[in-house]
Amino acid sequence: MKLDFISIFPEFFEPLKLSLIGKARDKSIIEIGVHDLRDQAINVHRQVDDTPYGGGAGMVMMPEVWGKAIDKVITQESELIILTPAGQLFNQRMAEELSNSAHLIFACGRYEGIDDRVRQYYLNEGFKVREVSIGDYVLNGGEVAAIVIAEAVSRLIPGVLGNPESIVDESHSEDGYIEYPAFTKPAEWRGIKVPEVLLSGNHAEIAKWRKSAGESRANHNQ
Ligand code: JEE
Repeated sequence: MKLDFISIFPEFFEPLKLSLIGKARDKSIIEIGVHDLRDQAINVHRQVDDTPYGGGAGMVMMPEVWGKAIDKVITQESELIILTPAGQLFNQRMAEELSNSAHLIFACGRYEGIDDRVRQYYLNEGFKVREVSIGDYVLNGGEVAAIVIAEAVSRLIPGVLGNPESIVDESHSEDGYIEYPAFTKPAEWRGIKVPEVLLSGNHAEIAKWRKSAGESRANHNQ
C-alpha cells in the first residue's frame, strides 16, 4: 500500500518513521510519500491561501495549488481523502475499507480548508474521493487526523503488526472490537490483586470472564 500526504507542514509526518509503521516501511510493506504543498505554489510569494468568496473570517486554500499537488501523485487506483471537520466520521469499519485500497492520498488542509472545487473536480473525473473527519471536535488542520487514519489503516495490512492474532481478536465482536482489561506481573500491586481466574490456566473460564468484563467496561465507559 502507498500512502501520500500533502500538507504545508511536511514535518508533521516524521512520526511515521517510528515503531510499526517505520518497520513496515523498511520492509516495503507500505510506502509513504510526504509532499510540501508550497512546492506547487503558482506565484512568487509561494501563496497557498486566499480570502473567501462571500466574505467571512479566515482564508481558504487555493484550488490551483492543490490541483497541481494532487495531479503529481494520483492514479486510477488512488483514493483521495480530504480531511475536514464536517466529513464522514472515521471508524474501524472505514479503516477496514481503506486497508483494501492500493493507494491513499491524504489532502491535509489548514486555515478554513480547501476550495470545494478540488473535491468536485476529482469526483467529476471519476476518482474515489471522500471527505473524512476523525471526530466531533475542531482541529487546526488535517495533518493529525491523517496520521490517526494512517495508523489505524496500516495496522490492518498483513505483516505490519507483529502478532496477527491481536487483529483476529478485534474482529470477533459486534461493534468491531472487544475490550477487556489487561494485567501483567506482579499478581498483586499496591494491594490490588489480578483476578484469580486469569492465573488459573483455565482458558474456557478466562474467555468467559473476558467477555463479561469487556461488556461491563463498554457500558461504564458510555
Ligand atoms: C482539516 C483546516 C481547520 C477549522 C470552520 C466552521 C468548522 C477548518 N475531526 C476534525 N476536526 N477538525 C478537522 C480538520 C480541521 C481542519 C482541516 C480537518 C483543514 N482545518 C478548520 C475550522 C473550520 N469551522 C464551523 O464548523 C466547524 C474549518 C478534523 C478532521 N479530519
